[in-house]
Amino acid sequence: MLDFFAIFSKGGIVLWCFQGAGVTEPFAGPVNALIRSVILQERSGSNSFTHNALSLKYKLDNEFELVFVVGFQRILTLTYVDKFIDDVQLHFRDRYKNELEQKGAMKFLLNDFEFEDDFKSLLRDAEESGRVRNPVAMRNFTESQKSQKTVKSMIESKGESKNKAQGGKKNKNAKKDGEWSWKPALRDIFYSQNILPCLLHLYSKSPKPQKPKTKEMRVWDMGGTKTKELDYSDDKVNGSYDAAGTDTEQAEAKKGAFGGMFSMLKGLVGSKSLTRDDMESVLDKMRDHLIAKNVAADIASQLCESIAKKLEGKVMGTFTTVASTVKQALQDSLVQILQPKRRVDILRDVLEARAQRKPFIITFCGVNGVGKSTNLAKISFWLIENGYTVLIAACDTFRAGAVEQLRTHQRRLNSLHPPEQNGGRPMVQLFEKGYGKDAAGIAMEAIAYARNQGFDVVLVDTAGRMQDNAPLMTALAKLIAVNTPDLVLFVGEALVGNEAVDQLVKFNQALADHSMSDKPRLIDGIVLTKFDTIDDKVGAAISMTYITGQPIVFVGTGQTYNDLRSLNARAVVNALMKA
Ligand SMILES: Nc1nc2c(ncn2[C@@H]2O[C@H](COP(=O)(O)OP(=O)(O)OP(=O)(O)O)[C@@H](O)[C@H]2O)c(=O)[nH]1
Ligand SMILES: [Mg+2]
Repeated sequence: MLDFFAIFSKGGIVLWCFQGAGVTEPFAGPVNALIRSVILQERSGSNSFTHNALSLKYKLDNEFELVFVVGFQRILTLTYVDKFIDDVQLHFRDRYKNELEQKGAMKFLLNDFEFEDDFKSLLRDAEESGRVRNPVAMRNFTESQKSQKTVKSMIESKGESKNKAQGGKKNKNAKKDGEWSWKPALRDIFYSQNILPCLLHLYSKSPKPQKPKTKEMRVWDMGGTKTKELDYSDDKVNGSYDAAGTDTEQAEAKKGAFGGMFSMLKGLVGSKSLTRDDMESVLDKMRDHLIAKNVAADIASQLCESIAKKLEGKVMGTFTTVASTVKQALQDSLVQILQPKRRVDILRDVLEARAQRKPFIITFCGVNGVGKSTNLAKISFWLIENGYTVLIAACDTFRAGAVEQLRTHQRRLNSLHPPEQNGGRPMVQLFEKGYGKDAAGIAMEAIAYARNQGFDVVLVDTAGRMQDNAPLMTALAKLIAVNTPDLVLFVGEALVGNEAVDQLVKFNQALADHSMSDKPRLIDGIVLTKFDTIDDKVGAAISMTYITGQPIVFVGTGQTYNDLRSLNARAVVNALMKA
């Protein structure tokens, strides 16, 4: 039933693998997709991933730097997989403990991991337990107890109903006394899923066993040393997380002579493996810190969850603290998220399109007032500076003044690069059909016009629309589906917080819903505007790239034509990590 099972090191060496009978498809493709889109992208909060027709589940072993991945057909509901993957992990670790404890990557290359027999026996057990858990087939009516009753027995008389009520009460009491009358199959499911202990625990009268309280740590003062401006030159991260770490140790040290001293040393020479409890309080603070920096709350939680999964079980290096380990992991992950996964080189792409005698088409979309038209004008300026001719398609036929706004930009841009200096040809032209017309139709005409007139680039301005406005979202999706632009840029304000998630999810959803092809055309890149207004609250950059997986192509840093930048991932991460 399983398509494959692979055990590989985080460095990419496959230690052992299993391929299901009759499965011919190599599993490298789906596993690579998992690594690229989930593990490297800090999306390991949930442990499943789908790739084409396959469902993949995985588990990270951070102590030995291993990844366990199982793949099976998506249509199958294999209830045993989660437990199975845990079992395989534990068994593999136990069996090869000595080999895995050797230092360096050579341990993976030099050792033979003959795991076939153990794996098969574990798989047999798991499949067996899965069968036990299969739902019991429903009885038909003739088999049911109801069919045995006569109509008379079903009519209640007054006296009987009272008795019944009492009986009911009795039953309730009986339940309180702990007389459970579950169907055995159901009970088995609960037992096998470890649910029963929790349920019994809920119903028991004894006080809940308290989770050992983590030590109180200093509450970070985020506002204390806030810098006024984003510091792009400083590569050093301010030590707020380190400070928290030191404070943790100080708090622990205060607790008492022996325990304090011991835990302080343990914190300094941390050679134990990290547990979730160790990280809990640091992660909580990190989540709050990210949210304070304007990362959407959902994304902050997912990121912290992913970091926890990545670090759980990892043996900390000597002289490292939990806080600094978690901080370093978060910092690396943030840089990773912001690094472009895909090359977006507009100048090169325009050149390629020019060689094919067609214009390069970019569509701008986003909610109202985020800076679509202004940044479109800035991008026009940048393209003109690079020697390309631009046709602006005025497809915001809705907002009063939208066309005039673009006309003003066109005039100003042409006055900065007069036609006389460019062989008498205006570098930028406006294609407009006034208001109230169908935007998709105007874009189509503009593209045809650009092709005929030999323009290098068409920039399509669209009306701002709220992500919940279904008719307007459908119209945008139609414009994109019909005109198939080379680049769909989502313009979003850096000021946005939790809204970022909703906006991007719904824009992408609308594009997918109205796409005419199997591979829907979604947002290809992001223009992050008003970056000059946010001080160091740069979290929107993380939220937006995390949701779309697409790069931030431009950053708008002001209201003049020169205020356009590309994103410096490290600088943004530094700003994010600053206290
Ligand atoms: N500070 C700052 N302001 C910006 C930036 N980009 C745009 N703006 C301002 O944001 C306001 C709205 O800009 P527009 O370009 O009209 O926004 P829009 O998205 O086209 O608006 P609609 O077409 O109405 O949806 C204007 O006042 C711009 O000057 C930026 O990077 N920084
Ligand atoms: Mg506009």
